[in-house]
Amino acid sequence: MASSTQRLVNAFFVPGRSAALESIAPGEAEAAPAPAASRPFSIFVNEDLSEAIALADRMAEAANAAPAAESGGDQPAVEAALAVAAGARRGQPAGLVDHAVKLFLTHHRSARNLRIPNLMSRMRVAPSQADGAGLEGLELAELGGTTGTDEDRLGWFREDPLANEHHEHWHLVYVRFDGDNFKVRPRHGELFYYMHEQMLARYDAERLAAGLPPVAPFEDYDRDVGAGYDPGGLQIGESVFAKRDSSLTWQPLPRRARPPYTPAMHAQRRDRLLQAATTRRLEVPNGPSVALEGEKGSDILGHTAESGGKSLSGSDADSHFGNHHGFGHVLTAILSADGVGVMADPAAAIRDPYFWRWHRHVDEINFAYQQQLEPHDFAAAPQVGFGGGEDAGIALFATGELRAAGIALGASPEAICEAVLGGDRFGEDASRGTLRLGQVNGRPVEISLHDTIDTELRRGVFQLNTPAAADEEPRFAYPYLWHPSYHFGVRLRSTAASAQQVTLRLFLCPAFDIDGRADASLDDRRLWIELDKFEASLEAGADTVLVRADTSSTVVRRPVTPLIADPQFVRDLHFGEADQGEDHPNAAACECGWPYHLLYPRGTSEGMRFALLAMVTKDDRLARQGQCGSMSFCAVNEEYPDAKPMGYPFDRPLAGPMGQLVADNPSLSMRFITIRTR
Ligand SMILES: [Cu+2]
Repeated sequence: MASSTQRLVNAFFVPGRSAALESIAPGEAEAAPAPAASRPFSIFVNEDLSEAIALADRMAEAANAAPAAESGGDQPAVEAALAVAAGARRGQPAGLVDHAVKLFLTHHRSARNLRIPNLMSRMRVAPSQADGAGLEGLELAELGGTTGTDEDRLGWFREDPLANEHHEHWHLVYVRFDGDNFKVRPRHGELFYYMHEQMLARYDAERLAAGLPPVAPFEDYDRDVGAGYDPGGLQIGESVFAKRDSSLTWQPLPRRARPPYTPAMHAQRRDRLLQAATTRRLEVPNGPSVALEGEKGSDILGHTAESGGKSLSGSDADSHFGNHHGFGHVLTAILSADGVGVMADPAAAIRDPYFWRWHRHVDEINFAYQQQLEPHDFAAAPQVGFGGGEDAGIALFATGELRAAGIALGASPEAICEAVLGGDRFGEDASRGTLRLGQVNGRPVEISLHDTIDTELRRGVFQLNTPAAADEEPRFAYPYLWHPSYHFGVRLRSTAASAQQVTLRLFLCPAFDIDGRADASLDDRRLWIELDKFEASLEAGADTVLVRADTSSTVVRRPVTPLIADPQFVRDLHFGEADQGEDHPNAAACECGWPYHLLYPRGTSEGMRFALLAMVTKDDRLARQGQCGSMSFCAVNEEYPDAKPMGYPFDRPLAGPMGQLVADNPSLSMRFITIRTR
């Protein structure tokens, strides 16, 4: 059961919420004008975001000043904050107040046990035309939006509610301005690029599988923005998103008390950023000037391109570097005849194919900068090698099989993997085949070594089954990608004379490009998808078998959200999951991370070849992972929990073809797997 405070929070976000507000702040709900009539709001406009932060700060002050509850709970503080928000609705855009409440819930300590209600319960979509047989009593949601073009082949990916929620949460956790209660986090600018780069790498892998070319950057501001987007009546909170027709070009952006902002002004800022990237110097005339070095260069470039509080030219749109990233969202969001498009809102923007084109362009600037840097050399890598034959020391297990064998033999996943991969078998090929582990009650206990990951696009019940309020969550029928759970077993042989603490990093990359050229994609560093990273202790000169559940991945939102449609998955979910550490006290931060069900790309029905790369590094000061959130994308600590540049080693040009690097460096190992979809 949700707490009464959580219910109050939930009520705040329900579309048509006047009655709920009446209980929070009597008199205010009635006095508020119809929000639909008020001006639009977008966090990509700095003045708008600043107003939302100021309101969130006023909420925080009210919470800080509230008397402590007799029980010691936070309810009076949260109620005081919500009353401020409810009162602020008079004359304010609904989106602004919603955003302030989300910021407050994400960052204020009194809200650490509360969560923003999941996106599906905050949104409405057009009623489905689909056959709802067997799904009575559910809200049926079609894919929210359409483009009417080939881009619809990836509708399932762009419309995925948890992918959208990931993007929304990231922008809440990583606020680009300081408030009194919210601070810009270390390495924010670098992560702004890296998190979006990883979304793009995944998008391009899905495009390849769907037979679509890699996403084309939107870089010529005089050209039309391409395929239109109809959000299908999508409403989030009280914002209803408008449709954009195809083949429209940017128009001057009207502003309050200022001349319109023109596409030509935006092109000027693009050129200045590109100039900075290629000359490795960010410079404001008669102002500050910094040489760009290493990943710190990406950090300041990212701050400046995203136009946050640490932008070198300040965050004003008319300043030297202006608001390049944000206004790319806004200039397209306003191309709708009757309202504002999804590009205005991080909770919905990734639904629009244009989002990906814009972000590829934003990323071109960082990419151009990174291309100037020296490649990493791996001379300082830990002294290790990988065991194995064709499997290159990386074995793939189906968690369900591992679990069944574990129950039959009374053994842990570690013990089973050690038996399969360690000892005398250390050098044996574990790429495929079936091994007999023993016999129980006259029946053989076997385990398969996999070279294929299976995925499936399902239509069915997609319910966010959060422990706090399972009985109160709405249930939706929605198309979604699914895969069974897998475990990775990695064989490492230490060649060092003393014990070492190392990091194992796993990556995935399509093994061919759109022209079908085998292995050409492996040399494109932007196509590599981060799968996981974790620490391990290696004894001097010893062989070690590492075991890792994919539900522990540092890129995914954790704890992994179970979907009730898959009881097998729920059973497998926590089998042998290597969790340590304390849960982070902030529930909102737990909701940040890439959705587990999208961890692997969809692949193709005939099977799509991917390279699986393992890399061993050291001196990373990797944080211990708790139960919650995503360490790679939504670091909850003050310091980002990995000392390496984000995306390492793919944050710089590669020193040679990938195949050669793997052959030359024992700390790298690569095998090929297939991803096949039903
Ligand atoms: Cu974003």
